[in-house]
Amino acid sequence: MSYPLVCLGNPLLDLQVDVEPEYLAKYDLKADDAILAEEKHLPIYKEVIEKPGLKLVAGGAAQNTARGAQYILPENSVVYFGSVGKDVYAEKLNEANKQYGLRTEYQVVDDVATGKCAALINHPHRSLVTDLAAANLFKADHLEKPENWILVENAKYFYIGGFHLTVSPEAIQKLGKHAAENNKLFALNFSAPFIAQFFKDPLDASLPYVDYVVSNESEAAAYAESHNLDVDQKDVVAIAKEIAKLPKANSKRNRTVVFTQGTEPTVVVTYNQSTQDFDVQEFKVRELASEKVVDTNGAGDAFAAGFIAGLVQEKSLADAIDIGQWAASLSIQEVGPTFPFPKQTY
Ligand code: 26A
Repeated sequence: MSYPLVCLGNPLLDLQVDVEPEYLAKYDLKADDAILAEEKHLPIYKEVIEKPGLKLVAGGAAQNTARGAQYILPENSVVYFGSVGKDVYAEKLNEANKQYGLRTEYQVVDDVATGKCAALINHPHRSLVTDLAAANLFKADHLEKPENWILVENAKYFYIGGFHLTVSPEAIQKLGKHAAENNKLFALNFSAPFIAQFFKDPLDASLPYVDYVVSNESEAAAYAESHNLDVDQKDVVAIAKEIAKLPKANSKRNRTVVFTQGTEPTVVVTYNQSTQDFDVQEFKVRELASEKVVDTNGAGDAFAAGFIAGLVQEKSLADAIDIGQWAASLSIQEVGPTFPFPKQTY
């Protein structure tokens, strides 16, 4: 069987609940952020279980993107890799992926729980606190198993959640190398500000393989800061240019950097290696009446899903961005990083 798109990330179950700002303050959490749980955050998981209105939804940023891309693409288009435990949480993730027709090839770890993310919503903000648990144990050799590597060899597009840089940079680089050597498309999401801040080295080691960066304005600013770029941290075009022109392993593809900025226009910068020119474009987002916005958790993942699905369909850059914005607008009308059923079509 050949699936055009392979995705890699941290499979998590989201424990999504509405909270007051005081609750975030109690745990030193920002209203809009995604972090790895420290010791002091662990009581959160017990507390949210007790909260009224708690929803358990399949999460994990790249897994959300993989589900979303499969939602848009024809059957049997997307495979997702990551690692889980042997528990009901993993069953829930498998069920959700099955509903979307996403092929899931988990590495299953004994005696460690499936990862979870407390998605603390203070509308329109969301603070994500993740206990990776089994998701932290993914190993590159899972990809190298013959039954999995054949899926990699048969794929033509790769999408990697930057969050996975905290887990297996080796797996990311293995896929990146394969993509570069075979002129296949390789996309990476920066995922969260803490990745550029605290996982700078593995990020920098992966970037030569990256043809498409898909990210947002706060991650752009974190990148500029951790790399001491001589630019205004709010100047996403300037930051995108710096990243677009970094060295590439595969010189047959130019690098394109896409930065979403919430309801502000999406900025897209491509560096043309032969002319050494930049192509800079901006795309307005789809307007959605504020009363239609239910929940923005997963909006960025949904955008990435539509965008990568557009690339898999060999659409123009402008069309791929529009599919991304359409997918994001669908997802923010649902609770959690999900899409509506019956299926809508673009
Ligand atoms: C390593 N960390 C912190 C994470 C995540 C994560 N996915 C992978 N690794 N922290 C939060 N998420 C996911 O982001 C989605 C929203 O964009 C959440 O599970 C949520 O579904």
